[in-house]
Parts: sequence; C-alpha cells; structure tokens
Amino acid sequence: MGYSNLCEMLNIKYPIFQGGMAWISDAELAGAVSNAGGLGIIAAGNAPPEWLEEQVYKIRKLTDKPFGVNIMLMSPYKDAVAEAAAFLGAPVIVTGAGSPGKYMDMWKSKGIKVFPVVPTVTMAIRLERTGADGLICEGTEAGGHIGELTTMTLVPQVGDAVKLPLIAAGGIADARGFAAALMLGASGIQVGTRFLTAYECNVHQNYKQMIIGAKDTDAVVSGRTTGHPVRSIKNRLTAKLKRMEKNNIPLLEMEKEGEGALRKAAIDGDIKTGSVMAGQIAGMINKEESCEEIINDLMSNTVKIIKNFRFEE
Ligand code: TUI
Repeated sequence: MGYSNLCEMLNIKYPIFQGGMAWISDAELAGAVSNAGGLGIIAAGNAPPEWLEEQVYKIRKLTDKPFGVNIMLMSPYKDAVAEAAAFLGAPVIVTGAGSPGKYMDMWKSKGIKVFPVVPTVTMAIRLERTGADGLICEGTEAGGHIGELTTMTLVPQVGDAVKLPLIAAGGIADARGFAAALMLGASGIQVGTRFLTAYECNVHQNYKQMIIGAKDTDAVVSGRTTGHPVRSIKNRLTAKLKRMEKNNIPLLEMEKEGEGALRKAAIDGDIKTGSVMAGQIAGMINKEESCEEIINDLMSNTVKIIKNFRFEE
C-alpha cells in the first residue's frame, strides 16, 4: 500500500504519525500535529482512564481532524484504558510494549483503526491475522522501550511477511529518513524525538534543552539484562544503571530505580536522576520549532529528495 492509500484510510493529509510518548504526548501536542496534517497521538502511558478521557475531550476542542491514542501495554491501567479508548471512539489506536490481541475485537467492532508496534516478523504475522489495519515497525534506534532489530532490517523483513501498510519508526527525524523509509517499503513514518522540542510540546524545558544539547552517541540503552531495555540520554541515572548491571544487581532492584524516572524528567525537569528518553537521532535536533514547521519540513523536503533522485547512467 502506498502512502496516499494510507492517508485515505485514516483521512489524514500526510503519512506522518507523531510518536505517543508517555507523560509527554498530550492533547496539545497531538492536536497541533493533527492540525498540521499528520496524525497526532495522545499517549496514555501509565495514566488512568480518567486522564485519557480529559485529553480526548480537549483534543476534540483543538481539532476536527483524526487523532490517535497510544496504549502502553505494560501499564497497570491497560484494560481500563483500552476500554476507555473504545468508548471514546478514538479514530486510531496505536499499541506498544506488548501484544494487543485480546482487545482487537472490541476495537474493530467500533470501527477503530488499529496500528500495533511490532518488534519482530513473528509478531507482525500474528497481528495481521488478528485484524490489525497497519503495523508500526519500530527499530532499536527509537527512544524509550525498544526491541532488538534496526529500522533498516525490520521494515523490509516485515514487508516480505505481511500485506498490511507499514509505518517505519525509530531513527527518523528528517526528510532523509522519511525518504529512506519509503524506499524500505513503508507507507508512512512515526516520529517521536523531533516533536520533543516542538513549541506545542509540554515536556519540561530542561528536557528540551538536554535533547538540543545531545550528540550522536548520547542516547544509550539501559536495562538490557532486565529484559526491558530503555533508550535515554546519558546522565547520572544511566551511569547508575550501568554500574548496577555490571554488578549483577537483582532485576527487581533495577526496575525500582527506573520506576517514575520518566515522570521525574518530563514533568519535574530532573534531567540528572530522571529518565530522559529519546532516540538515536537526538544528536540531530538542535532547535525548537512548531509542529507545523516540522511536518512541512518533513513533507516538502521528502518530495524534493524523491523528485531529484536519479541513478547516473
Ligand atoms: O512502547 C514503546 N516505547 C516506550 S513505552 C514507554 S513507557 C515506559 N516507562 C517506563 C519503563 C518502560 C517503559 C517508553 N517508551 N515503543 C513501542 C514498542 N513496543 N517497542 C517495543 C515494543 C514491543 C515489545 C514487545 C511490542 C511488542 C512486544 O511483544 C512482546 C510480546 O510477545 O508480548
């Protein structure tokens, strides 16, 4: 499926999803992205269903365009949030950090388009059978909770295995990445990290500054040994987690360290002991801008790149 069919399916102008970032992607950010022609996504993260209800109410005041809700499947509220999203009639649901299999029938019966994040081909095949409308192939370049495969290897392998439209995610922040994703067979992209420094993004200013200051090697992975690897910007927390991993500190103790760390950074602005989750392209982000500027830059420069692309004979 090409990108225009994806846009038709979702009734959006551009095939650009804004990544659902826990504690960060609220109605204001998602509304600005949807108004600019992409698909804005509210991230439920670990929040209760009442928070989601409030955000959906807000986004409907901000835009008449489609939007999505991201459901994080490690959340203690996942069942309640899954039901709330269905009840609220979110046009699109994106899932992450687990398999949404048991909710699919409920969402499909409401006409909701469902785009699960898949880290492997096996899971892609399983979710195509369960009725997903498209798949988000998120590579390990992404920020936050990540899988093993890179975007470059995941997208074409999933493309060979399923017929669904694919959204490439992880390591995409500008038109070069967008064009590359299309070359890999994706119909669209999901962008998270670049939206962190959008004016409309309510993440703490310290967090924004840390992204702007980050260089290419600063987005490191913690917790590989716990089975829940997370990519975030190097700081006192990542150094501590590294030491704990080296000393084989029990998994539970390490997970306790990570608990609440994202909230600490994103809301309280504690970027030393909090978790500043971001993708490997953080080094490319060097200014604040509006969601409209980001979407227009992504779209217009991708069209230019593709138009000018020639193999010399
Ligand atoms: O979910 C994400 N990224 C996230 S969620 C998050 S919130 C959080 N807070 C504290 C600790 C940890 C996380 C921050 N970033 N991306 C989508 C994603 N999904 N990446 C990987 C996966 C995934 C992994 C396993 C999807 C499915 C899956 O299935 C395993 C299975 O068989 O159930």
